[in-house]
Amino acid sequence: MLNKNVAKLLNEQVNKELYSSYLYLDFSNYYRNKGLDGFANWYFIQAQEERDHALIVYNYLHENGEIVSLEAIAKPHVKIESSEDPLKAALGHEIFITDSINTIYEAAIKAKDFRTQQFLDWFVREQGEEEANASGLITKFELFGKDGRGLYLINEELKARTYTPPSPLTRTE
Ligand code: OFO
Repeated sequence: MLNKNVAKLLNEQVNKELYSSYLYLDFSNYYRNKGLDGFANWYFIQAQEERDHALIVYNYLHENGEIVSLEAIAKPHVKIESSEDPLKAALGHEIFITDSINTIYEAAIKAKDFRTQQFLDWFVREQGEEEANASGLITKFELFGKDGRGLYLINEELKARTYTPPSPLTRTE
């Protein structure tokens, strides 16, 4: 059994990760309609990864004898008016998720829950990478994405991203 507050926050995290998946699927949806298939691919894979993050937390709760409560997933909140909007919103959203992970970590420290702290270490690293990716994409777009040729090249680059399930989901032991 986990500390009550830690379990509650982890449960909420399942919903936040599923929401992240939904949000990024909406970004993919936008780019797909625009004909930017590389950007669409990037966020489609991002949506898959976010669903995986939800499953990692879901599994952890089950493995610790907790009852998981699946709540409603909100409609994506970002109003997209230009091709740059999803990129900026993604960075803001990742910062929000980092805060959320940090809050759970803090609660786990307070509860002397060392197992959850170890579990969350993967997410702490992952959030660092995700923030760096999101801000790198904004920089690239601002430097090269404003003319057709540059946008084409970024789109080609993003097309090459492939899906790999995150390590906590593929561990066999
Ligand atoms: Fe789940 O890592 Fe982004 O939000």
